Amino acid sequence: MKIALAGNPNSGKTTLFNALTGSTQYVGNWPGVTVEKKDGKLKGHKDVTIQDLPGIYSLSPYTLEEVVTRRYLINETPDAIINIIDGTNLERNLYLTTQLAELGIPMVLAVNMYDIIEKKGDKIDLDQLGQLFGCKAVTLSALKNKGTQEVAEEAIKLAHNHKVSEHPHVFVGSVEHALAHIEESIENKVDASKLRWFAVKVFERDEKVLAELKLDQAVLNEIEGHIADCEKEMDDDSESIITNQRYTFIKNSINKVLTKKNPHQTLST
Ligand code: BGO
Repeated sequence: MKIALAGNPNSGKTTLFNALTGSTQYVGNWPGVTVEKKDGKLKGHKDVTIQDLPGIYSLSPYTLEEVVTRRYLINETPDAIINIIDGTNLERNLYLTTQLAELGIPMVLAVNMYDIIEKKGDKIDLDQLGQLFGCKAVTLSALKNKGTQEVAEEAIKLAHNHKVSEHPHVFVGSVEHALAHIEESIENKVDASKLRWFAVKVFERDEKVLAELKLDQAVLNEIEGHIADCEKEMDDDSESIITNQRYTFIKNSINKVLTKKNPHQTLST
């Protein structure tokens, strides 16, 4: 079984990876690029490999790290993803989460730095967070090695059950309308579970994905018509529409799940 570990830089990914794999790590490079590739066996589970992925903020095609990560998630499809996030920086970290949740892979949302959150007296409604993002949410402190094993156990459980939840409801009606048309046009080209991820990327006119899908010109023209209609209606370009709606969804979600003991406190420590 293969479990991928994904998250932003500084989310505590290395700390968690070390806690989970101990001294069994194998370090190399991703094929063709000088981006470090690390994997290791989960302690106490010889049959479970933890695949560390480069620290990234997004699954867009703009950095080597992003390209490596999405190529792995799409082509090698791990049995589950552990998405580690810095719980003291929810807004920034959940941006990647909205994208990972579209991949149709069972996922655990691992809210790290819980020691800091507790110290501040803040509370996160994990059930609601999980429901909103369509995954299982748990807390941990990788630094204090608290909850780390439980995160891995949750991932194993989801992988065994092939449990993928519903996609988060991120986009407004006119975007959903265009996405539905795109999904219909590409459904014979991609794995059903990954349809949503591919449709959003096509909507964003992601060149790498478009090159990979090799769609007929007539289909491309039709899709372009739907994207252009949506852009006109929303007076913005398609990539910005998607980004803005992800952030709106995240802000609304944080308002629902985070209770701050001191609402006026702005520093993260
Ligand atoms: C330094 N709680 C707390 N409080 N800190 C944590 C936790 C946690 O649960 N998990 C990780 N950290 P990485 P990426 C540091 O290195 O694993 C800390 O990039 C410092 N270093 O200890 O490296 C962790 O792999 C000097 O902090 O993240 C590390 O994702 C002063 O978060 C940082 C303060 O963890 C990033 C912190 C010389």
